Amino acid sequence: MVPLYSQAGNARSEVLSDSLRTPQTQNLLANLKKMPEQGFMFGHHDDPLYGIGWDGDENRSDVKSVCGDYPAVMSFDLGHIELGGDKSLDNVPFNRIRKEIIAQYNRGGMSALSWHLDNPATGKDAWDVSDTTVVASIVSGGLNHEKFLGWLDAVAAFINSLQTESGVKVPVLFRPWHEHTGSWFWWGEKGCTPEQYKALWRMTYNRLQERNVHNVLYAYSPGSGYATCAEYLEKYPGDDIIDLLGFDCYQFDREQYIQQMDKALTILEQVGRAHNKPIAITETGFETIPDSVWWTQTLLPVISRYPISYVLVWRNARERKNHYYAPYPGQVSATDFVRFYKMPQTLFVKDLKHLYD
Ligand code: BMA
Repeated sequence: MVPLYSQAGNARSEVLSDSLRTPQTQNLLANLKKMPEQGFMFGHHDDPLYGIGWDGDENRSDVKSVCGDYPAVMSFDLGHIELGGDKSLDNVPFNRIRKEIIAQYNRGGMSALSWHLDNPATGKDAWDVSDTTVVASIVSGGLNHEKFLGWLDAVAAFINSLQTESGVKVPVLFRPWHEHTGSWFWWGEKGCTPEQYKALWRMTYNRLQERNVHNVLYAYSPGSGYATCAEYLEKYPGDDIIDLLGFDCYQFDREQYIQQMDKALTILEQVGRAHNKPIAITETGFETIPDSVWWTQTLLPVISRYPISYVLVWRNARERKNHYYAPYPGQVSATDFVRFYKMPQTLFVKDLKHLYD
């Protein structure tokens, strides 16, 4: 039996979060923890929605076009769902995202959700950091609190709507408030104190609970710049809320990237052990992948030293030139990606068995 400690923020392993969680969601968490025994899952953001030279086709994916299989993890973004419209900030219909999440579940894979939501105080986008009082204005007692609860309700309604034809609620990993250690989002470094950031998380979690969202796991995902476990945990909302620990880290300079990844993963492995949580590289990549052997000579060597559950690369934008992180047919790293795909430890969707049972 798992003892239940309901105290917020304590760092021991037996803290059980959402006790009403669906069996499939509980199983997903257990399987994420065990995943490193088998290998790590490969993920790609917006994988089946669009790619280089195509947009909105059915049953298409740049990753699949290169290696013959879908990524084990697909992530999608809920930005603009808070506005009540039909399309995301990247111009994708939410109905299409829902359909792809269900399709990914039916083929045995996993989906994750990020949220580049607008600034609720200024009405501008997620990158508007002109006002440092936004978080204070949406937590309990703040001027925009009620409005913001409505925004969380829109997220809750979407996650609740993820159901298969037979009525199974599809589990997803929700990763809001990411890269909060950077200075580019309104919930970032200067946007809130540790207490306010934790309150933001707790409010998010509580509202989804109140709206009966029990098919969700939660990921904590700062930037990779931390130097100690304590720094990683500076704004950590607590073991009773968070299910998976990750970080985001991109390559600009190869040597620096390898060093940064090694350091970030060394610490993350320790924190994951101490808190009994699965760990993952929640975003990474090398924009345009100009290195023809990047997958097997840079990414693989560094990540295979650590017990990660998944690694995810960012999107292949069709509307922004030179903004892609996965290969497409003919791309310079495509052959190397196939080598990466064939390694026994890299898991794609066909390698997964029973992620939900
Ligand atoms: C960013 C970029 C943006 C995009 C956002 C949300 O990193 O890719 O173009 O709008 O993610 O997907």
